[in-house]
Amino acid sequence: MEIKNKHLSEVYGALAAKNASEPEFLQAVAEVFESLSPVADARPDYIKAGVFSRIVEPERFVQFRVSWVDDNGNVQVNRGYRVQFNSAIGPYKGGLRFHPSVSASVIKFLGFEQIFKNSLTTLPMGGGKGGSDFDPKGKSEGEIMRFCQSFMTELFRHIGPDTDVPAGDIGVGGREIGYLFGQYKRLTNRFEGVLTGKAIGSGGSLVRTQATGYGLLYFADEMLTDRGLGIDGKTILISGSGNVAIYACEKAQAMGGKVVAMSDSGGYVYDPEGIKLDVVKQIKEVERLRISEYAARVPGSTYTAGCRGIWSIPCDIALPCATQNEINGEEAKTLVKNGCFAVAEGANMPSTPEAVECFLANGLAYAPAKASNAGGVATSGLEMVQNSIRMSWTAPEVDEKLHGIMKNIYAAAKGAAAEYGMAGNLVAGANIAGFQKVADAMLWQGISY
Ligand code: NDP
Ligand code: 2IT
Repeated sequence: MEIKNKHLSEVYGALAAKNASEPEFLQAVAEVFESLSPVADARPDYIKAGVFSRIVEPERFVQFRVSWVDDNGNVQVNRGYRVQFNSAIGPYKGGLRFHPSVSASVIKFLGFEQIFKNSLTTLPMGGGKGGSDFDPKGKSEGEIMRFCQSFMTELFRHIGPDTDVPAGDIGVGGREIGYLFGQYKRLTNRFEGVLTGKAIGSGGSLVRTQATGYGLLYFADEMLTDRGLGIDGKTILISGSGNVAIYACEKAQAMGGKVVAMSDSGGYVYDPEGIKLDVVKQIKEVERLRISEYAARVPGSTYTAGCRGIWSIPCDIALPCATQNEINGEEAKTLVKNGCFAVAEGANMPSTPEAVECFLANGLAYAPAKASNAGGVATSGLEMVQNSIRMSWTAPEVDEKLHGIMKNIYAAAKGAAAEYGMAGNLVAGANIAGFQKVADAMLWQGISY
């Protein structure tokens, strides 16, 4: 793969020289620029207005100290981030990730991708992302609460319901959003829709918890149906066992799929009879234990240490729902060799460029993250609407809207790919369809001197 357009290639070269220590960010930009080459060829007005060089530079990037006191009375210091990448089509919007691997590069790759994903939802949301290198594993409830409060004590001055609306991501779920929301309210004296993923009864939306996983399956179903295939009766691998993985599993099973494996960062479980999701929910959502516990509780299932081995299990459909670069070129080849014909991404950028190339070269039905995991942020957008009108919709109402949005995203990505001579390439289609609306808004709003 290469960036064919000369201008894009130059912009990328300058960006790579300036951000040499940010590999994930550069990976995300390279993929988008490869897709956008035909758009740059066709639109000299975008080049003249500097749209491409502006879109890769965040509007604002905040890095801050988060200090807190652990249960032993020791002072701990972590690093907090918020990137406000692009506000051309709406307030910055995107999750917060708490994980030791969080860096400026990770936050910028996620914030950059969020611009296009949010645009694809058709809701008015710009792109943002944030988080911390704080590791929630092994922390007590009190430590989690104090960390969240300290994090918000700085973040609150940068966000607001019409400015920037964070939500959850890895390591940030309903519990953390509650502590963050409580602290925002204390600091500002305002009860408002500044975060999404709130509890029902505190301004949250029904179906937000399920939305990313359900949306992923709605998208996959649309993509497979278009190829005369389906989910029913298929053998499925799902990596991860967090929020996205659990609700992807729930919807896959509801559609008749047989999920045979799930994982966490320690290893994976294989259950040839099909994963018992009630057991996974009990272990992960209630008791907050490791996935290895599943094998101890379900006879006939096995646990294997090392999470990457999950891709060696024969399957029809793979749903990576854990983290970035979790499928490399070799693992992609193994999936193809074992008969896998579809990959739909629940995680952000889970496939390396070599893996993506392998999927496309072998004609797999391949759903890129920006399109297929957009159901989470789309439902966050619906939560913002409900907060604005001070009403809440029923679960079937939200679910129906989510389903409609995912179908529209598939149609938009498919249409854009065909329009630019890359029929069937949903990576190119999603990047182009997401980009165009943002680029037009940037053009319309002018350049500030
Ligand atoms: P959770 O924290 O709920 O779950 C994350 C899961 O992935 C856990 O099972 C975790 O295992 C595993 N995992 C995390 N990091 C690694 C790693 N480095 N190697 C292997 N496994 C890992 O997060 P979510 O389910 O919310 O997020 C999963 C993915 O989906 C992320 O890429 C996120 O950006 C993306 N996403 C999330 C959305 C949402 O609404 N939540 C929306 C769109 C995308 P362990 O417990 O061992 O760390
Ligand atoms: O990656 C993502 O789209 C998310 N973590 C959800 C963001 C959101 O604002 O709901």
